[in-house]
Amino acid sequence: MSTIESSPTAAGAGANASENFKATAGTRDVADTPPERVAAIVTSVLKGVHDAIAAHDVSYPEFQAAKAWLMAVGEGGEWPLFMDVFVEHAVEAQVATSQRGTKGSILGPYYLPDQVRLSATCRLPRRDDEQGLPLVLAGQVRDIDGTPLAGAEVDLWQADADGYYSGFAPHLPEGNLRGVIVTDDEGRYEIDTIQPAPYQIPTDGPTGQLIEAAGWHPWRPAHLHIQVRAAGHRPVTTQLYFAGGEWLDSDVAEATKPELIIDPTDDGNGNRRGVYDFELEPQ
Ligand code: MBD
Ligand code: FE
Repeated sequence: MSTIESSPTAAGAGANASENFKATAGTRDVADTPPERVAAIVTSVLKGVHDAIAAHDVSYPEFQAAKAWLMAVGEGGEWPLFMDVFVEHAVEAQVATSQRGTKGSILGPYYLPDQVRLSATCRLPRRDDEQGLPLVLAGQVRDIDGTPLAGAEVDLWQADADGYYSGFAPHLPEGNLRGVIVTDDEGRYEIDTIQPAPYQIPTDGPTGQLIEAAGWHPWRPAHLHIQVRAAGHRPVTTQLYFAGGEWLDSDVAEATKPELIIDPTDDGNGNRRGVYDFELEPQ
């Protein structure tokens, strides 16, 4: 475990995710939704709330507790965390209905754009004393017709062996365990990194308090976040998981898919190698 902090703090991770979301607002599409559609969606959401109130005979004290909690989520900067853990998977499932090639998964709250560009065979930026089992991830990026995609970008970000993400945990150097790997002439890549730890939703903020109050667990299985981009192709945002990993069958963010589980081989000296090929559809 890290000597600086032994558990993720909401104040760091959650609030920083909010700041980052605002800072990167210009990098994402935001819908300009027509009134009829706003009305249809919001009516449906509110009906779900109203139905739950009736079904569970919700009291005034419970209604006031809900308001206080909603205010705390905002004040703690945890809306990105809450939305990505409990809602994003449903949006991703809708996108997935029209996406061919590699299966997608949720982006989550910890993506940072514009990380260091690395050549196809590389080591992800890490501290001199980075902990964690060595892990190599290698593979090829191809079009869905099988054509290798040279110069494709494999944008990788991951937690460290304590479950922390750089940019969202004050003790980590900027850009740690993040990078944009550019595939070679044959569309191949080979990345030297370390095995990430499972991720625990910070337990000291409103999202963690809700999880605790509901008797759920706050864990995501260990994962690598990857966004693959290539000219003329539809980008895919996804995650890779590890066979046999804890929480694989009960991800709090419901973002695992069987097609995204890798089973790295071990050479006997603790060096593990996972292989994953990405397939992008033409745009
Ligand atoms: C994560 O690391 C993550 O991937 C998601 C989706 C939510 C919270 C933390
Ligand atoms: Fe993550």
